[in-house]
Amino acid sequence: MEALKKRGITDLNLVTCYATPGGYIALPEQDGRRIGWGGCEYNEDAENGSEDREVGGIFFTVDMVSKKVLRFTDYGVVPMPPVSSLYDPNGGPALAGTKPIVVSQPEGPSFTITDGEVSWQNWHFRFRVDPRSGPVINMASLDYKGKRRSVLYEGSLSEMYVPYMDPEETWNSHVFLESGEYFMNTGLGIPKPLQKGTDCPDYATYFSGTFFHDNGTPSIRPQLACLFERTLGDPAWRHWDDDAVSGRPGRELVFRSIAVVGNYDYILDWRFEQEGAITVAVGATGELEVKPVPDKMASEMMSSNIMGKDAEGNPLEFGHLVAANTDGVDHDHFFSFRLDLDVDGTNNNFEVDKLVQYKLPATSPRKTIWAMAPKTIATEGSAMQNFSMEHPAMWRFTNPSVHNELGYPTSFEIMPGLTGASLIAG
Ligand SMILES: [Cu+2]
Repeated sequence: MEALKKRGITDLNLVTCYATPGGYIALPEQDGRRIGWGGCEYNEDAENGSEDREVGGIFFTVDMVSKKVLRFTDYGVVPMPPVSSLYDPNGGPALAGTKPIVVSQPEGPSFTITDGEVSWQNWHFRFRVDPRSGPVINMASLDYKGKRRSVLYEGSLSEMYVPYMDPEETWNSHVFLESGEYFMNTGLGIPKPLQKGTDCPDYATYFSGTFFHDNGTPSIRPQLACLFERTLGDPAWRHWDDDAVSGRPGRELVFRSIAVVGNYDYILDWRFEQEGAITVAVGATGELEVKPVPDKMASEMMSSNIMGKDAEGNPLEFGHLVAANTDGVDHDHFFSFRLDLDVDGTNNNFEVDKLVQYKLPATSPRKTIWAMAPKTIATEGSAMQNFSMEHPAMWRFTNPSVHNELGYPTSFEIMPGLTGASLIAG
């Protein structure tokens, strides 16, 4: 209350103080205890749509079991960012000149659902929506020459990790484990109902999910996932030959749900492709979580903690102003997925095909080419692989007991998407 008074805040009805679980980073105080890291928010005019604003400079830790504050630190008063505009969830009408786009499937979708199993093109799979981790795909298999061949026993999100990159304790304490820790058994779950036409196309098929309350009673949530086909106007395959194009238009099947964790809305997609790939896609939308800072303009920022210097005195940035006195702190979103592959059955190996340089003899006009060095991984410990631009590799799950027509063990490749390598160590 004293720290709030120093900041000119005396009406405690307008203040919310909270503690949230920080990720486990092996602090002594976390040993054997559930520790929450906290701060306060101030809202002068919630009734008229004003947003909560963080009370800057305050930090405390709470034992979440005994409900006791363990430590309170006031790092100093930070001016409250001005209320620049009210949050407008409506967003207003479409821009002038926006004409309708109509996508229709006059004969209905080309997938079928029988006893909970989805079939589309050569794909078959089952799904559910988990209240904690969102969409779960089961028993995905492919038809090939009249035979059903297993691909994936189960696939789902395992964990999300969101560490913020700020030098100050008030914000580098933001290291959220969002799938593990942001779950309350209220029966509502983290995936939230989808809006037709915004989250998925109008013509999509929507599914409810069955969650549970903490006393075990079921809770049915409507419209938690959607399934739809789409065409992006891209070819599935094409070739120009003999002065003409051969090809066919591509389409894909999308299974989607959206998990809402505080300010973030995570779009979680499982996309089934015609060539036999499954694409796992994640999108982050919603709002930024922002930090109040003393300097309101970029030109003044050298004096504030948005910027700093490295050991050689070169400027460093830890975030960017997104409004006056409002820092969008740099951060990562790590998404960890659990993929239990069953490629043509359960007898699977993990193989790493490294691309290596191969030196050609001096008589060759070329000096080097690259070649693929296949290696079957022997243990789970040595299966840990780092994505690297400098040392490219392909990761495959192979079945040594099933061979294709050319004698190779059948396999599915794990292909990393667009990402950066992590620079943090704890
Ligand atoms: Cu983010």
